[in-house]
Amino acid sequence: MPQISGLLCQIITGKISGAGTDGDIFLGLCGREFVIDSKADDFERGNWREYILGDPPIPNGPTPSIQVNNPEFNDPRSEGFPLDSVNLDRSPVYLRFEPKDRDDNWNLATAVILVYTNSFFKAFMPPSEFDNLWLGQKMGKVLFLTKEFVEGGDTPILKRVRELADKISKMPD
Ligand SMILES: [Ca+2]
Ligand SMILES: [Ca+2]
Repeated sequence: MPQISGLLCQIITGKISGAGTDGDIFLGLCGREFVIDSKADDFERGNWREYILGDPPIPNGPTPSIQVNNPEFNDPRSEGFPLDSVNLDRSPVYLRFEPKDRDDNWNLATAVILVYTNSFFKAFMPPSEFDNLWLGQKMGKVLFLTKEFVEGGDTPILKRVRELADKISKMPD
């Protein structure tokens, strides 16, 4: 089966009061974790961003995509553990929140992970009944992305998640 060449990880933080965090967010996929972080102040209230890991061929022209910090350690093509798409279904795909302290909570509005094997392979997101979830020391720190898309290619999925992101960011405070 083809090697995973890149990941696109879109994360939208909720617009609810107190939704933002300076804690850490990890992506679990294909048997390991990655750190989702950039040079910007990430995961602030109402904030959405598309994080690039490895080398996904991103369609649709200009995007708010941003390379993750420490890309050499957060690359699905890493020499020490190149990820094979055959193993993708053998472990859950999830986001894990590590709060800054015991009182730090994060409200996640939605997330989608697009997996590329040079071309689009599969996307993962929360199930359709998901609207938002508080994560933290008092309520749990992990959200499993249990809904999978393979059909239709990445362009319709990206279009849909970007429209959703736009809608969330324009919601009144
Ligand atoms: Ca932050
Ligand atoms: Ca950051």
